[in-house]
Amino acid sequence: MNISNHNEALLAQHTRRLDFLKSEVNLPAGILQKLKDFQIAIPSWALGTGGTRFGRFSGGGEPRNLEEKIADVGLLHALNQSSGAISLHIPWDIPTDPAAIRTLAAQHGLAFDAVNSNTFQDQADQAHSYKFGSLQHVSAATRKQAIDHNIEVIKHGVELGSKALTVWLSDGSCFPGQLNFRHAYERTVDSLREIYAALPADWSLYLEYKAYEPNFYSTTVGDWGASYSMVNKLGPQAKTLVDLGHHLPNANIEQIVSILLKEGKLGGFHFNDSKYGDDDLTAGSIKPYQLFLIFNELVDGMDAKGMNHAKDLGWMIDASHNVKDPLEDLLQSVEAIQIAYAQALLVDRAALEAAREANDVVRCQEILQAVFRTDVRALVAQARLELGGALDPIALFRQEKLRDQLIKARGAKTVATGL
Ligand code: RM4
Ligand code: MN
Ligand code: MN
Repeated sequence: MNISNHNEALLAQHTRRLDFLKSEVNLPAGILQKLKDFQIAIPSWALGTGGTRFGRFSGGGEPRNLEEKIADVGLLHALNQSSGAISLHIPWDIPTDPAAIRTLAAQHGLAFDAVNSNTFQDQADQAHSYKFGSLQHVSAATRKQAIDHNIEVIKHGVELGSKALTVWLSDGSCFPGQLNFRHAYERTVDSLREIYAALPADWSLYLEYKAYEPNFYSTTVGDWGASYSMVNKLGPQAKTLVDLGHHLPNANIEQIVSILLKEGKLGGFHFNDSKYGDDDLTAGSIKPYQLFLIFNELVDGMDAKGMNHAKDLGWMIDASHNVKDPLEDLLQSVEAIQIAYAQALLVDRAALEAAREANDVVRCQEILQAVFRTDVRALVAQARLELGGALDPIALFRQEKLRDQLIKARGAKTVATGL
């Protein structure tokens, strides 16, 4: 891949755009370094086409094993220098030789972000079914099996140098009367306590919530209130994970984020976008203003606590691709996240606070929207350039015919594990 030729051809145009931006806005000191430090983890389950419950249309060249998934994320990272981590899902991605997998990831400059457990599907060799739940299940044996699985996932993560476990449960009910809500909640907390007890001292447990699906009447960890109350019971290493697609329509996600962060209970993110439900679309593709407003709260809240933007929260994508090339889609997501982050860094917080104190509602809106309407793509590209990435990652992916190469190497009909 010839990144320098590609960059050279685009350099004059890029410099013009960056100079224009600099003439329009005051770039705060250190903004480029912050953008360079900010890395977004790629989900191992989103490197192939996901499909819907009606069908799956493979694009070809999908990774056939964990090694090829790491190679795909390595490719993304070579292009954008901003996706230097991978988040694995067990048992889809069990590393048979952890030392070799660690070395391979390191060769691509990748770290391992949170490992994810899976008790929303039955595996061929398991004794008890999760049809009626896992950590909430009425049968102690089923709960134990799910607890043991989570502890197993932690062990795999330790071998890879991961520092967090993400628990997402599909537990809930499909019909009124099916479930005793109180018992389901209590059983879930008790099960989580056992998982929490197996957590290494420097690990976090992220408890993800989701409003509905696959259960359609109730979800036991259905919203941030359920997750927040549970992680509070578990202890300081347990935090809430916010997946942007897991709310009821029109929820004010930025407010949820602000409060969780203030309370010290925001663990991390699954970025994606949606129109209706858990659509798992490209970040920023439907509601870019919402993404910006979320980052606005994140920067504000993290700065209030003196947190390190890059390191103190888990930044992950959770997506599923049906009509786009998964790798191109992920490049778009990473860029959208970086744009929202860069814009949030440009907000004049002193002016915003002053306008709030004066109840100057118009000025508050002007301050935020002026930043949101500023084209910061050249700034994000400059960060990539300084790190050795491509000025236009998607253009280079296409110029180099990288998908064709993957199809040639892996075949047109390969299917990646995952969703
Ligand atoms: C769920 C949830 C989890 C992810 C699975 C694959 O909807 O978002 O984070 O692990 O999908
Ligand atoms: Mn998720
Ligand atoms: Mn989801």
